[in-house]
Amino acid sequence: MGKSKKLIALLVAGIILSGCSSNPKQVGKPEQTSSTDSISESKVEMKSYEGAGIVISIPPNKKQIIIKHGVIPGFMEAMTMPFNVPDSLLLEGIHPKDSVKIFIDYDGTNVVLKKLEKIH
Ligand SMILES: [Cu+2]
Repeated sequence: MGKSKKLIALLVAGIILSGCSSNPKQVGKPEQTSSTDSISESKVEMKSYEGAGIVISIPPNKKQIIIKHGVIPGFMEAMTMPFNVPDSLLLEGIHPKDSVKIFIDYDGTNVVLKKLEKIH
């Protein structure tokens, strides 16, 4: 009789444990699928935009350029903001106070400077 009580206790414990461990997995699944959905959505479209602005400053590491840009139709209001520079060659011959035409790519998350053209 003593052995069978222990077996029942083990079975009950096993059911409780498996019940507890399966619940967090079920809660976690919907979150995972929704995050992968948003990643695939952002990969779908890479949009290009053009604008014009004035160079405010170029940080010494040349990873960014701060530009005061005008309205970029369909994308942004006029503002002063930093742009990520993928290649410092883009900044060759560009100096603070220069008027520039800016060509950017936007993947839904990141704004990346594609080309800078000095306006004379
Ligand atoms: Cu902006």
